[in-house]
Amino acid sequence: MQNMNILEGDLSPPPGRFAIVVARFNQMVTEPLLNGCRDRFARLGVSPDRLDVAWVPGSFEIPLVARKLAETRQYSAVVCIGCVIRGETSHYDHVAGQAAAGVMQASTQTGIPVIFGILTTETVEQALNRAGLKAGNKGAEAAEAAVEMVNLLNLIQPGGTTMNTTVPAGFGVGSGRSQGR
Ligand code: INI
Repeated sequence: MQNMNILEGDLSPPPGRFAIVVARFNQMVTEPLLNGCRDRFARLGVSPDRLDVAWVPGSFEIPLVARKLAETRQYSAVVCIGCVIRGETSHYDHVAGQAAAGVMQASTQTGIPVIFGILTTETVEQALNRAGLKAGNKGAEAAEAAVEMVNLLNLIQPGGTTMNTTVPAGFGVGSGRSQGR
């Protein structure tokens, strides 16, 4: 059985600077998300002096600024933080849908990881729970996703991939065994 290479970004301290774009709309939610994001970056070896934070009016404005930041090539990754709460109107669908599509485009069109840390919830309570109360902090998870993506992309070099983890013979596809992950 031939060995198989697994490419997977880890959470080791990543190189470079990071940008965070954060929406002021629903600030009582986005501020704790931002704090969670900063704290997790610090735990993962990215000190505050390697972070730039850009505030925008609402989640709808996040993609443009995220893209502009990514295009500077000064950042290893850009993290987007916002909170869209469903209201009585269809505004939610427009804001949430365009924010998600715009973040994805900013990432795929620049080749820089642009992380979607924008909550989309039915209620304020759900949003607060995901901003550190009962259901973790999605800002912290976004910082982790950024670090993992930077480390993964650093394994993928032009002209060929670099081996990350070698799966021992017998654990590969078709072996009927898993790594227990
Ligand atoms: N912006 C948000 O970030 N979250 C929301 O829940 C929201 N709602 O519900 O309206 C919201 N609207 C503002 C929008 O993002 C823009 O800032 C605004 O439309 C100006 O372009």
